[in-house]
Amino acid sequence: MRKVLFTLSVASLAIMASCGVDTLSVDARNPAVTTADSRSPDTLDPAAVFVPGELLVKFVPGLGPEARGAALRAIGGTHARTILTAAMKRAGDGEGIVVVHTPMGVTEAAGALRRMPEVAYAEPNYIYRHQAVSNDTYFMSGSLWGMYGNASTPANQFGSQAAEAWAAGHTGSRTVHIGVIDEGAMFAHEDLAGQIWTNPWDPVDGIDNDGNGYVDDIHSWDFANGDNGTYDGVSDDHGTHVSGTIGAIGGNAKGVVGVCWNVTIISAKFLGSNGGTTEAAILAVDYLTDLKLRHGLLMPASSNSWGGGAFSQFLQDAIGRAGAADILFVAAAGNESLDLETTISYPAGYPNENIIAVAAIDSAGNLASYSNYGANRVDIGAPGSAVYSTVPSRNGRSSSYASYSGTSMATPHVSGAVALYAATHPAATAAQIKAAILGSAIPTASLSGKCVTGGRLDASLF
Ligand SMILES: [Ca+2]
Ligand SMILES: [Ca+2]
Ligand SMILES: [Ca+2]
Ligand SMILES: [Ca+2]
Repeated sequence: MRKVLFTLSVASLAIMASCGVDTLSVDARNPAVTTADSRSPDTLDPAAVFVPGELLVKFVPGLGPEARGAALRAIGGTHARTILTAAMKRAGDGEGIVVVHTPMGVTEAAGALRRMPEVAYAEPNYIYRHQAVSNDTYFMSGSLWGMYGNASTPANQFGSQAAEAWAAGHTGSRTVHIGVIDEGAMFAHEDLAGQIWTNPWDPVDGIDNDGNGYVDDIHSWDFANGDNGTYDGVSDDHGTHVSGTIGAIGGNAKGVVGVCWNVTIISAKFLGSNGGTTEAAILAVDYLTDLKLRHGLLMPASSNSWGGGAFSQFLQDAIGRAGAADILFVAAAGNESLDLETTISYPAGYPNENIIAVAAIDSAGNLASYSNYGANRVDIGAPGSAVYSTVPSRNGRSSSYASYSGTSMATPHVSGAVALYAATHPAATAAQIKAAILGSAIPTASLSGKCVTGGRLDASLF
């Protein structure tokens, strides 16, 4: 049931606890979220797999307050708050998700609710956790193998071949927006500055100028802590690292370079220093969906280097809303060395067509020992082991670089390739971009029979 970021730790730095219970800022005219509860995010037992005493519940449509109340009384439950995002409303759902508090055990209470005809679904509010860490150098030094191609200098046939696309003049476009659903990203990092989105429609003035339910979401929103500060220091290292793989600045003689040199990254932070919940993940997914539709952004994908745990109908529905808006959901296959044909990993394993599930390979083209795989449930392999990218320094204020490994690191290589493709094919649908990514995969022995394409990412012709 545990949800984790798919980064392998060298020094196992576990950072965890609950987050979805923070008070979210709400615009009274257009509430995305209402909340009647505010607990410290740091009070959870580090071993907890969900927020204690809390459930996410969807009643059958049109059920009146008395019938809802009767159902909740059966579990001693109270209505804590309602999650009703702009994306849900766009999708025709005017009722949203009810967050319920119960004195009963969460699993028991969810089971009891699910048996009631009044309840469409009921789930624990799962907690996402992650591990992180490690350190060193970059592209010219031979360290950035995931960007190399057969004909680049340095070369590595098992890299993403992105360097060959650059050589052809394809370095992306700032008009392409990629959502990074993760921790926050250090937007002042020397190799990311200017690549992280600034919201032109909602300046910081205490007013929700763009009416999306989030006041002054100037650099997107922190769904973990309920504020507009999406970078909170060194604990946002993982989000900074994956962002750098997608779009660290190229050609500036500094640090690393992303697959797509020119891109706009929207950092939808749902993992705080203490983890994140299903509730926060849904809000982050829906935020991006609404942003694309509200402003007509070119946003071909979100990048999702996290997962694990149980099936959530709520999360699947949010991914479905993203799909309906032509947003690919690029997802890490996970790090448990599992065959996902027999054990499903979420969110990579949801059946939604807009998901691209990514396995990790190392610089010798091997399927990484930790990487999950699946002939039908994983789509493609990409560089995931010993990947250098951007991170904050220990004090959280200076720019640094580090090597991480995991399907967490493979995923943003694919997300960056999506961005590169969308820059030259701005009218392409999500299905067309997915077909291009999968269709160009290079057959790879270690991936044969282990994923849909049996191959690895090749961005050389994007
Ligand atoms: Ca706003
Ligand atoms: Ca404002
Ligand atoms: Ca924050
Ligand atoms: Ca650079």
